[in-house]
Amino acid sequence: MPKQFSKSRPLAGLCSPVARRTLLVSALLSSLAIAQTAPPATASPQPSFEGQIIYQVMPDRFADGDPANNTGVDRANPRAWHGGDLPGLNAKLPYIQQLGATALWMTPIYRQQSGNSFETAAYHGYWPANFQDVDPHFGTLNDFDALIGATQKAGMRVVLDQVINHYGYAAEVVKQRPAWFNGETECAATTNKDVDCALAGLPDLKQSNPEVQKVLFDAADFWRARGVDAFRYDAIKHVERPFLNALLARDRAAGTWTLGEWFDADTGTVAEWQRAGFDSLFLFSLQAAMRDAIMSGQGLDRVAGVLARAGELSRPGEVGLFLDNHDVPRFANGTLFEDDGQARTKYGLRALMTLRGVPVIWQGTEIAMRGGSDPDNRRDMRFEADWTPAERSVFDVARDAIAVRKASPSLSRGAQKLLPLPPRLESDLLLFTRELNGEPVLAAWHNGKARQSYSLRLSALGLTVGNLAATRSLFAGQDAKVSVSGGFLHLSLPGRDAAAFALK
Ligand SMILES: [Ca+2]
Ligand SMILES: [Ca+2]
Repeated sequence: MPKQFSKSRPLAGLCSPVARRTLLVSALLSSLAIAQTAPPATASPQPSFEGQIIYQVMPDRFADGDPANNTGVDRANPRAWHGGDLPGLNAKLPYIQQLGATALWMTPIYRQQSGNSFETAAYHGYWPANFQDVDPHFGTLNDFDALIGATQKAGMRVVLDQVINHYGYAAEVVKQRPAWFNGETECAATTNKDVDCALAGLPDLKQSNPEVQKVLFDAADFWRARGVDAFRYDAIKHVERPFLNALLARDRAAGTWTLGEWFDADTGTVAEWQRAGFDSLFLFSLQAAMRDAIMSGQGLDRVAGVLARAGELSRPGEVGLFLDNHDVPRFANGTLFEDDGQARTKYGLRALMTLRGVPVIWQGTEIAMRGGSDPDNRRDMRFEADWTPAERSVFDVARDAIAVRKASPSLSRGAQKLLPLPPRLESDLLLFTRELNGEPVLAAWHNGKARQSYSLRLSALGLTVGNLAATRSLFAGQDAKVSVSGGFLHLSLPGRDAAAFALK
């Protein structure tokens, strides 16, 4: 069920989204009864997540609400189950809301293969054995329904991770249905190795097989019917394209928002897949540029280079923005020292909240958790009672930056315009405006080590604004100021931080 939870996202038309979604789903189901595979011909709405803040959770590593389901749990082993579950996540929804997130993305919660592979348990959820059941470690279908009910009551949306490329190594179906999978013969014969060969050796689904297609379509319908608003599709680089097109057509008809994971996607790849029917993809190229600039001290010019390509996107406001996730080293891990990692994470979180797109925060990034490659980047979440004062201060910055974004229609959903800078400043400074309803906000990222003042000619920036008395940043506790006079923009910026200013 769709949820209405942003006051800045008014109901459109006479028909409520809930009623409209119900009608569309009924229309979809009746059309499917006639033709299983044909996409419905009716015009469908484009679901949008613009203005949302997504919080990403890996349930096994988040909160343990039911010790009774902790079979095989060993918290000392980073490759074992750790006991987190859906009841635990449900109990922590107030925490996620306190941070300010409006949507929840869960990594997969399906029933997994029962044993280990490569001395690793299926705690992460990406080794499914049954796409229409909840793994007992996570709880039951009733627990899932209770969680969805609680998110709806809280006005939050839910993004569910969907695996469509493979089953788990040890899933029973692999032996039972060999025709469903690409084997070495198919891999040797294909010209498309990315799609038809096994990813990390995982049993690779042949989506062109009608039975496989039905399993995956049915899985989408199963979770959609339980009230999921959106799907995050795993590893789309490795999935047959005609199948993806059909899947997206069905999601679109049902009003389900779609977020694709194409590892390392740049703007061109995101643009291509938005044209093909995805609402969103993660913009990995921006994540890499932000990590290198903000955490590792390289120039901001590479960030500007990515932002300069935003015009290629048909729906720039839907793009997935992130500092880190469960597949890359933690953002704070880019520096050796804990305090430096915390300071730079504050900078990164503020910067993220100034950008056009849909910010996604991986659990623990709001307290600058550290960790290298998988599974070290999936350490157990720690909550308030276990935080240091420094971690608390990172959380406070995250919460404030999210609140500032949500309170500003321009930051949430405004157009984004990159301002040209003299080449000598491009490494240390990044300026862009966000604007909706004639209320421009200026974002200013400053990569210099120390406080610095800048005076820049408005005409050179391509900026038309009236005079402005000294104005402080929208972010709390930040000593950053802007003023406009005599045809110049004057900025006073602290070192290594991102600020946002209302220009009128
Ligand atoms: Ca548990
Ligand atoms: Ca594949």
